[in-house]
Amino acid sequence: MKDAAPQTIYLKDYKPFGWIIDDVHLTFRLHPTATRVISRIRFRPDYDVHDRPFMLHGEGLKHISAKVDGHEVELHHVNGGIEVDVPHAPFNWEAEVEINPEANTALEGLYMSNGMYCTQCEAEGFRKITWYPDRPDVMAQFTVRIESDAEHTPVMLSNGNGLYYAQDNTQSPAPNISIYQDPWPKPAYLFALVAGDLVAHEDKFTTMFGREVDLSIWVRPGDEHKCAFGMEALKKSMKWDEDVYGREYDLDEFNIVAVDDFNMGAMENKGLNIFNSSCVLASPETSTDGNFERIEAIIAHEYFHNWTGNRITCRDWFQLCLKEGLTVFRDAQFTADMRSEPVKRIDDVLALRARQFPEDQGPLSHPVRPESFQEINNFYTATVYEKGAEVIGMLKTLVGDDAYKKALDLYFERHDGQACTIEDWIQVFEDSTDRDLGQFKLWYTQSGTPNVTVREEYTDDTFSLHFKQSSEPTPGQNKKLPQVIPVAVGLLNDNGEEVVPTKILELTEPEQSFSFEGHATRPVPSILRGFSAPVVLHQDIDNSRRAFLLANDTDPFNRWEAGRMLARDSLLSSIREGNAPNSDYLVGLRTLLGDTSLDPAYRALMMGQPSQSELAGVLHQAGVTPDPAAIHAASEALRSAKAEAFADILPEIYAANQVSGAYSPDAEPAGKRALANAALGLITKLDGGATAATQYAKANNMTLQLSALSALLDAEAGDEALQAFYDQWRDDRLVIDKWFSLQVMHAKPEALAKTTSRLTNHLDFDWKNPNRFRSVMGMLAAHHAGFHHESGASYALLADWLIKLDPVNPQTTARMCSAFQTWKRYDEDRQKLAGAQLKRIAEQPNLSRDTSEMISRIRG
Ligand code: 0A1
Ligand code: ZN
Repeated sequence: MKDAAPQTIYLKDYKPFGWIIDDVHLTFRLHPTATRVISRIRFRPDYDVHDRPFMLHGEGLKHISAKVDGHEVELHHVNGGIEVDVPHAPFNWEAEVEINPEANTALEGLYMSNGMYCTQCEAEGFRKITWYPDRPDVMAQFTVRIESDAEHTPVMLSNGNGLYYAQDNTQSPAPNISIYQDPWPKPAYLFALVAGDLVAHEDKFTTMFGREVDLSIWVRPGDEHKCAFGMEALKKSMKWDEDVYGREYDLDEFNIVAVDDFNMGAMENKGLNIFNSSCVLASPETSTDGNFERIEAIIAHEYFHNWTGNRITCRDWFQLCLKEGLTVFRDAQFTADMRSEPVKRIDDVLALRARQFPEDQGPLSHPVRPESFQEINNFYTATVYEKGAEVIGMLKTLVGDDAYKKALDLYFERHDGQACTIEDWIQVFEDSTDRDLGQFKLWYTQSGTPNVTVREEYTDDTFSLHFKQSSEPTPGQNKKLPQVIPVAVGLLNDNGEEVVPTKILELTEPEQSFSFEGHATRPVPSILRGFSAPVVLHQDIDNSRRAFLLANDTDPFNRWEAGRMLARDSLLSSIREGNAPNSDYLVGLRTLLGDTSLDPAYRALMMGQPSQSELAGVLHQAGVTPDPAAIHAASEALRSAKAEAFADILPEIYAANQVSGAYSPDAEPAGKRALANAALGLITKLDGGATAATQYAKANNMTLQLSALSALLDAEAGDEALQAFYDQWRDDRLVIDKWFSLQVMHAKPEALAKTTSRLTNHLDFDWKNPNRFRSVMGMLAAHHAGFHHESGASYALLADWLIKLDPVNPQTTARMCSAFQTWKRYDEDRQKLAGAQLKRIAEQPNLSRDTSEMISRIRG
């Protein structure tokens, strides 16, 4: 049970626990409905902290016994746990509790997924397993013994190194036993246990200093053929972290487990990473190129946490970005190295604008390091993760690559084994570079997306850039201070040659100017290259200048950005003035698409256009109320205009980018498929789906099959293929998720609620499974024109389902509430409709702490 009256927790109130743990021994007697957990913990007072009552967290535990130095003690129940009278001297704690994994539908703590036991302890799930100081600054060595009947749980795993493996135990009918010891002190949130009927895909890795590590990916029988790619990704990650950061793996084994029911993507538990099966299982027949790339990145992310998160962890949950921002930054570097740097950068900026900007520009805006929360699970956000990574990118840009490396070496050396703060992190950079980073720290404490406006001036051979920065007020922060903004700038001449290579201008003042002397002709600036800071750039430039940059910019990011801005301005002028698509855009894009010297993946990105919700956000920021129907119409019209304008070259692009031979998810063939499929989308507008039908019939991998099906649905010629797809894949959960998603994505705006509602009646709509719920409801929320349809039917449908899911799985419900975060952008009628649904949710009796916090922040 969560507390009835939600409490707000503040960073400023941080206090240490008051005791130190030497070691923890846990015994689990597994049972689906009555698991016994016995804990033996050695505590000693932290003599620097004298005044703390001895408090242990605990939630929903059936208490069996608790002893201090062998004597049964009385528990005083307090908010979130118990207090116990203990001696102010070292003592032994021994407790036994009973928990019910089968009834645990929230998927926090110990729960069951398809007959398999598994855990999720971040952020505060360990308190649902036993009494414990469930806070990241309490680090201890764990020894774990797992017992069960061998019948259903032949494999039983925990963190660290196995001392005794259940699967080696042949002495039936003795109880099945595994024993694991983790030599590295860790906070409870990194604890993990898995038990079930699992099979392993195994391999080995020899580390830089010669340690041999046994690697296993554990899956349900039948999924063995989907592990090979993940294993390769793991080995590449291990090698990369040695080569680039000098970080060696530190245990004899590394286990990954795939589970079907999981709230998030994956979890970095020490030596035993647990993955949502959608983020690790892959095969060419069932996974798209996008899935492969994402899986590679998530495996790397979780692996990289072993140093940035596990060896060095967070003092408290306000410091979450310390591990997440850094680890996202590291996984982005990895993907850029494995694949294409510009393509990765563009993908990341697209994601930032799609997910973080709306968060930072709406009622959920919060600093990268928040200052208060009610439910920490609500702060695993795009701001903490993605903006947190951008902040590290800026730091690296400002200090330079060598200094960044020096600072990271110092960070690992100084803080290994500690639970740290953002202050520790900044200090490392200050100490290794002699820079004062006081103002830079505002990136961690000040919320909102800064606006940067630039004006150009050219007189007497001198070219000047005049910058202004400002930030809108955000919840709880009315006054904003100027931040340190690294703006990467290069200058081109009229022929498109670079006359000033990329230079970092450091904005620190509200207004600041920079001059470039000795330019006999007026140069063309390329500003914010590589998206050097997470800001909104306001630049008063015309279409012909953008077209020039689209054709000539030597910075691949800004070249793409020029095309993107042309597309955006074209769309905005159709939405606002009913204008036809902009010819500069169509002509510039055409030239670029025909340039076969450019990476196909890059050209595929060029073919994209701003999403409908991005356009709504831009309009809103400009003070215009977005009309979802008009945005939808303009977006479709631009796609049709592209199809017509490129009709002659599309078949050639499509044909030239077919990939022959065995499927490979590598960047090069995947890039070709991306370009061919982008072309297919437009071709379908011209041929009514004939090419797509042929591709569907011949497709021998999921990338081709799904893009063909998607095109067919666009052309309203997909009914037969949709049925065939279902019949082919009905036994593969992950593919059926795609089948659900696709139908929601392709519904007409006015039919969205009805289509979605029909899908929720499908026998396979297993709504308690987070992946399935998201595949339908997440897509409903992502369908801009349909979700915001004037009828309000989608608002009501989503609210119905959030109300239904909340008592079962608060975390997934709360995350999905963010669908409503933009509700105040829209017109009065829509605000009334959405507002009524928010009110209805808020008024539900016994709403979870997670959902209640989200809804009250969104309502404002
Ligand atoms: N730390 C994980 C993500 C994660 C966060 C919270 C969870 O439950 C509340 C589960 C997983 C990561 O960054 O990969
Ligand atoms: Zn992470």
